[in-house]
Amino acid sequence: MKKRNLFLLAVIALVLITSVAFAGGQQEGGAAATDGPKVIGFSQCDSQQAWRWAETESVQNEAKVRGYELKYNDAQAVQANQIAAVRSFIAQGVDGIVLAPQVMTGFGPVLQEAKDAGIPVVLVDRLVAENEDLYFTFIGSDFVWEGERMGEIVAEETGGKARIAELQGTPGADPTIDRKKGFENIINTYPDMNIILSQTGDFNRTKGKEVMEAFLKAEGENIDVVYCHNDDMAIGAIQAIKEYGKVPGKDILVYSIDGIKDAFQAMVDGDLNAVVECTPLLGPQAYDALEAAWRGETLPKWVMSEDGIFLQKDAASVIASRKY
Ligand code: GZL
Repeated sequence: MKKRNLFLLAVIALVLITSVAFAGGQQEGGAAATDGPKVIGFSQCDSQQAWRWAETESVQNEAKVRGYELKYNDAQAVQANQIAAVRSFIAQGVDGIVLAPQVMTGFGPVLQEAKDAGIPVVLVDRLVAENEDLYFTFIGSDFVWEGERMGEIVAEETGGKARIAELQGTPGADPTIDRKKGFENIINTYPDMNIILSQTGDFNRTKGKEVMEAFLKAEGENIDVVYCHNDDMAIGAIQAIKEYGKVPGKDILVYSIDGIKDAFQAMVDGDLNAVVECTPLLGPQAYDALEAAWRGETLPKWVMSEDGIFLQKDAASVIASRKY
């Protein structure tokens, strides 16, 4: 009988030791050591401009650094494609989803499906107008802040007197709504600062040029400033101003948001007057957030990016250090 008890004790001890060893071998984020790499679905809204390419690269490169398998989908600026991509990621049973939503509305049902499937969703660079419970966190800039800082710069550099043409971003997108709101928060306090023309250029360089051409045709002699919701549209507008026969940065002051390298070059060239940064380098933070979700932790519903302000006089000393 004694030998039998000793044998049983030895078996129990062996089971305990191996189970502790196995648990210690778990990958970060709670997956069992025997699981393969974490699989992440990344739904990108489009790939139409430099800022977006930089964001995509940040998410893709960091996945490689962390050993994740990344499933990437470019929705080509069609929200229905994004919803279908997220639905497909859910069906594939990914461990996490990174979503850069084209617009604020319409994502509720598919986010609910991800929640029901127990898959954390991290929003990057644009927010959705849905219940906060439907996403783990939003990682992105404060667009109202960006618009307000630009409004202050324009007021400062024009002495509070300007007829302004505005190139808006994608209709219904969080940055478009809030960059307009922030800019108006400031210029509406100046009686002689007025937006005389405002139209979407869809954050796109070509469309930005086309809309600026139309603005110049209509009011070319009455535009003092063009406020662009992103650098790509500003670069298109600069081309249009030159072809119209005016000097961008002097005859018509040009201001934009993002901080891509081409914008710094445009400031060095004297064509662009100031930039408020909006970093696209969100990959590391997106994965930090997913890893927190896998550990069962919570994060604030908004992890705000830190952005800088750059005047034309700063550009030459900064351009070499720009990462995107
Ligand atoms: C901002 C991002 C915007 C950029 C544009 O977070 O959503 O979309 O400012 C891009 O350049 O198209």
